[in-house]
Amino acid sequence: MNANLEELRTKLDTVNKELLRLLNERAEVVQAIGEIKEKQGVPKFDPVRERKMLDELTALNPGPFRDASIKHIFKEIFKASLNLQEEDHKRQLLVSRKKQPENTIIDVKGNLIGGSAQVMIAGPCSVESYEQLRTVAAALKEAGIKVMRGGAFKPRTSPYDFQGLGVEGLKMLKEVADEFGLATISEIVHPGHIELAEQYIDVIQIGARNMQNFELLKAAGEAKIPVLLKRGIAATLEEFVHAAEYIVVKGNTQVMLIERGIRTYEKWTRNTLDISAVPLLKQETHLPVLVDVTHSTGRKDILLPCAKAALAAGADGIMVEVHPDPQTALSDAAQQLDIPQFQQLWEGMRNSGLFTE
Ligand code: PRE
Ligand code: MN
Repeated sequence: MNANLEELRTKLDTVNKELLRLLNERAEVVQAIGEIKEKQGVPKFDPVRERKMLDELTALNPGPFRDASIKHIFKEIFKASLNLQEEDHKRQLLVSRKKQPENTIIDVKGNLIGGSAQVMIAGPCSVESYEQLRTVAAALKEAGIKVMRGGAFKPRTSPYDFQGLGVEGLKMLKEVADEFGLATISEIVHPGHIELAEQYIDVIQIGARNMQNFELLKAAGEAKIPVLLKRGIAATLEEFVHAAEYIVVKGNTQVMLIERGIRTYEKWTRNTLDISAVPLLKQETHLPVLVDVTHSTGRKDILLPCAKAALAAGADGIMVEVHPDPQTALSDAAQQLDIPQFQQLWEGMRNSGLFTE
């Protein structure tokens, strides 16, 4: 009896090995099909093909496995095959860490982003006046912060809201940044403004609402300066990564990602800060990953713990909005820090031991 069991098990071992070989032989064919699909740009998942194979296999099924079991087993094989094709696709993305294991480090006027040190980016939501910019720039300089943000083209929810100073705003940003020795980041919303941006600013921001504005992404891919790409308000990480790929594939490899909160049912914050995005994006891509604590929370009272969480999760930098007199700000008045609040946040971040300068 025992000898018989042993014998049967030995037989199964041989069958298992044969199945293993066949499964991997099948997987190689699946990968070859995946490559063709990738080139043709057709979807990997093909339910019609899967149904046809299941019908054929159940029609041929001699048993003793029931048709339902055969279907179940093959569906699992199809699922694993699809995963394989999708993994191969991800591996091929230029932004993928599988394609480039080492971090992309971006040089913004001598400030390295994505390396061993973190970056703090601060400044007003919108550029409003020279006086406003100079007050912020002086505070940043005093704090040792090197990169200033400021919006000139403002994509606002309402057309009646302040739309930004446009090119004038970019010029003001440059003038003040040069005066204080700062680098600048500002949002560009039109593909035709990319060249203009190169003249006045150091980093082009592509805003959350434009994350899938593909013509803008392509134009940013032709730019000679780095791009800070914000996650869309309802974008999955898969969509976010592919948006970055649009820029990189055009030749601009200097792309940084920034998590800025996603829309959920939660009302106590403006958006929900998706902390898991930080380690996931670091794992899946080689690009620097930053966190915008201001727009994700839309509040001023929880910025320090959120910034610390972002740094602990591996973020390469933090972005925050600062205004000399937030109450009179022409945009995002409720969430911008005044200068003393900003100094307090900055001190808290530096004392946390999580921020490496
Ligand atoms: C395969 C994989 C995924 C598709 O959903 C359908 C079939 C399979 O494993 O058989 C292969 C394949 O990509 C294809 O035949 O088009
Ligand atoms: Mn803002």
